[in-house]
Amino acid sequence: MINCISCRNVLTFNPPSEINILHSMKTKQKYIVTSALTYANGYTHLGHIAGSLLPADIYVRYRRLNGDDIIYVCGSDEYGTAIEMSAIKEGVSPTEIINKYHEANKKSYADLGISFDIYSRTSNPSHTETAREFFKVLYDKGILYEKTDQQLFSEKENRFLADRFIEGTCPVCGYEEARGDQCENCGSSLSPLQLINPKSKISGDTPVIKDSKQLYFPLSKYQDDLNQWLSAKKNWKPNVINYCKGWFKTGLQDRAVTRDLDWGIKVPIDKYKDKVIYVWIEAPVGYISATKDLFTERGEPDKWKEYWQQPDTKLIHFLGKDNVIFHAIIFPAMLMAHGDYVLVDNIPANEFLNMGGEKFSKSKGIGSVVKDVLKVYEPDIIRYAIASNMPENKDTEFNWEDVVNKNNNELAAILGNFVNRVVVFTKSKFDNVVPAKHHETQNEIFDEIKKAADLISSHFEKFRFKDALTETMNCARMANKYFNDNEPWNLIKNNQDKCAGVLNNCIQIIHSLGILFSPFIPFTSDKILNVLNKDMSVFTWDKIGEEVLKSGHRLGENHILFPQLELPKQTESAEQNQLITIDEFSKVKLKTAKVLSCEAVPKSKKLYKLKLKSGNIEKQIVSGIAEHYSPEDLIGKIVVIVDNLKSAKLMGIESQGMLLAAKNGSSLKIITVDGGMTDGANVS
Ligand code: B3M
Ligand code: ZN
Repeated sequence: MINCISCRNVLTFNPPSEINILHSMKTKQKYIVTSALTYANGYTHLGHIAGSLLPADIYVRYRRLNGDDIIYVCGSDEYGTAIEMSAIKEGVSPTEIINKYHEANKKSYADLGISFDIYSRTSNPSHTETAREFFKVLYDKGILYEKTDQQLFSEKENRFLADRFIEGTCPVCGYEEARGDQCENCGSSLSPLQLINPKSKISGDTPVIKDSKQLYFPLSKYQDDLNQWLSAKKNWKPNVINYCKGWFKTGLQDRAVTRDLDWGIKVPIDKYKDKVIYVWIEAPVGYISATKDLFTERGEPDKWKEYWQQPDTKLIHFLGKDNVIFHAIIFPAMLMAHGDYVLVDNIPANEFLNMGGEKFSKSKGIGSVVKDVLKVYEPDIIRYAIASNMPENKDTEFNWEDVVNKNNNELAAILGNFVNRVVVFTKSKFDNVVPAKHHETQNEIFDEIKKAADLISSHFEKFRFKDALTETMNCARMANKYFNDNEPWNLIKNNQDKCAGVLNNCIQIIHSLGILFSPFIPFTSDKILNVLNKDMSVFTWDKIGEEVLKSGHRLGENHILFPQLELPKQTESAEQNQLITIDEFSKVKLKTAKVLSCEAVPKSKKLYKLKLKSGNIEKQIVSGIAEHYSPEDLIGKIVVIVDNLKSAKLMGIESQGMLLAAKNGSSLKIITVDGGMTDGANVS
């Protein structure tokens, strides 16, 4: 064990000799910020943005304004069955898939203003080398062990069905489309053999069980160390800590770290050279490889060590809740086992951004891909709408009306309005030049803005981006109030010098607002700088509430920052495309039914099992309405059901139809029929 000779803290890893272990005395705090690597198997969507990209970008931009030594690394995740699956579906090679989506997603992120220092890719040779080296260290240290286990094998396809090649019913929640590695519905991490009724996702084939040798990582042995390490993390989000505690409670299981697949990084050990490294083992190492790529590009190929092999570096992983187990448990355990790298300092994981009650998901095809969204909306409007509705502590619901309202009622009406009225006034009354200061103007506004900036900083430090944004918008409200209270339109008539002083202050405030808003809406801040005819030289956090524009400075051209928006026509035409014919509608048989009984489904917060009578037929329906009704509210009601829906199993219980309900955000009401209508009636 090595202690820092300065602060006496135990260093949790073995620093290589070239690293000075006298840490934190002279060097600036270093940060590595990561966003979860995006699988390059589809276009990135708003769920990714809300989960891991936007919060990281906001945080990094804030830190850069403070002059912190920070690098922001990300890239495409290009191996694993997710990629191969898409290649099979699109009928092309995995290489074609990753090339197509890597470039497309890289562009989407740039268009949205995500300011990575590097957006790398795991198919780079540098990553192959780093991942193999990492794996080999674990093997050579005797940490990995061989185990013969049973794998699912498709005789029809002549291949092992690992991870996403297999689908079946989740043994934990009963979801029927659980994948071989994880259930998207309940987040449980699974192995293919745990699935009930497993089927090949490629051919639908029912697999057989075959023995196969794999290398395992002894995760169970790390449980105590991980628990101890995590217990010291006092500033982590409670939801992240609680996930981890939950896994500790069930007991960590050892993990297979190899796979019998073709597409992947070959295991660097002769005996296993036909196998590949499991994607979730090599992908996080991609953060290290990307940092290497970054400094190689910058002509300082060894500098990555000053971040990854410096014990004081704060490594911060931004990601969605479904990735927590890999970043809070598995990757740290691997890093502990390896010993040469810094462990994560914080994981401010987000919950999910939903649309129409469902998680945005590439594999389910729900949601809006960034490249299409950006054809309709300016990037800052999307950034603002998502940041103000960020799923920080619970899932949140996204809708387009909200985006339009946020633009019109907040960005345009508050921030845009202030900038516009000040600049228009300056142009018409002061020849577009910053007017002279005046001794009589009240300057408390600058102290208030500085105080607000401190509060905003403390929100950023705690990863509370929604609160930071609310306070930032409050500064713009404060600015409008200052303008209104001083009534420059009256002052100009009877005290022109004081009016000049007020406008001078307002122009300084615009500059401050430009800085304050820049982590959230950087394109707008650039426009503000253009309107002010200023460059970035004094665009730093410590200049908030300072007077940086000299009187006599000529302003630039005014532009309306946020034109008013209407809900886009595109949505209407999309609706047009979804019109159905009367014949199509008549395929759905709707009937009235009487609720005979209703009981909660064990282990489910959402589901009720209902028995219903529709004419002389009795049906059982499982419905997700438990959070909205108690069973007594429902018994005896005449409701509307879809009578000819194929039956399905929910949590292992058969459901023979569907109840109709109206849903808006979190409010839900089932459709009932009033006025003595009998059960069994046709509804059309
Ligand atoms: N690509 C999972 C995902 O896109 C995965 C993250 C890897 S981070 C090392 O959700
Ligand atoms: Zn599940």
